[in-house]
Amino acid sequence: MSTLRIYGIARTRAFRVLWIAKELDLDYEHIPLEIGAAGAGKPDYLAINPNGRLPAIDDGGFVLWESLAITLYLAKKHGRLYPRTLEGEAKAWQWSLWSVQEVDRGVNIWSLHAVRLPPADRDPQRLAEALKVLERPLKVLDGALAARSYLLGDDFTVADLNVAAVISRAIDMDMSATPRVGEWLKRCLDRPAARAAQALRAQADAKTSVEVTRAIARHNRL
Ligand SMILES: N[C@@H](CCC(=O)N[C@@H](CS)C(=O)NCC(=O)O)C(=O)O
Repeated sequence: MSTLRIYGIARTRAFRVLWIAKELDLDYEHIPLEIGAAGAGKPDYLAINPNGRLPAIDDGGFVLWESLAITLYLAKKHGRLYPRTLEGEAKAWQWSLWSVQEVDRGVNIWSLHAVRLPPADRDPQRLAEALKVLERPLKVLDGALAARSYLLGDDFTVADLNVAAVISRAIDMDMSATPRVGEWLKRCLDRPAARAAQALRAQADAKTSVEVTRAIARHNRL
């Protein structure tokens, strides 16, 4: 019986946790909780994550929230995709924190106004603002990939998983100004585990009502 429970519908940042669970071939139970009062706002989930946000995990009684803390924890716990040196570990933290600070909100807003909202609801100004915010960090990422195939060297690690997961919805963005990011992102998202997680997300996206997507767009801020 699995002792790892992953909370959060795959459309949310739970996607990141599902991806690493599949990379690590973990036995897990997925609880596809929705955002809002009927899901992540309910008292029994707030007892797990008082922020009322998804995802969270319960790993045999150990509760953890913040998607990228969870991926780092699981990779380290299972000794795979995790850097072997202190410096490598620090770089994995660096890229993970960087991705939340510099690109997470911009990619979300871009994907809502470029892809996920019905065309009539898309706001070109918000799209342009998101692209502007992303311009510099994507150049930084492109520069980091100039001398290596993956963020920490020749091998795919949790650092790549975290950053690629955060920007995964930008797969259809024009990356001609940062071609190495485009190629690296495709390589990361082509991994069998990433494909499996993306399939779960696509199913969840397909089931998401326009009203929910509109509510998400209203709440997302740069
Ligand atoms: N930094 C958090 C962000 C979590 C987060 O905002 N999740 C969204 C779904 S992707 C959520 O639960 N939103 C609920 C709400 O806004 O009420 C993480 O990476 O886990």
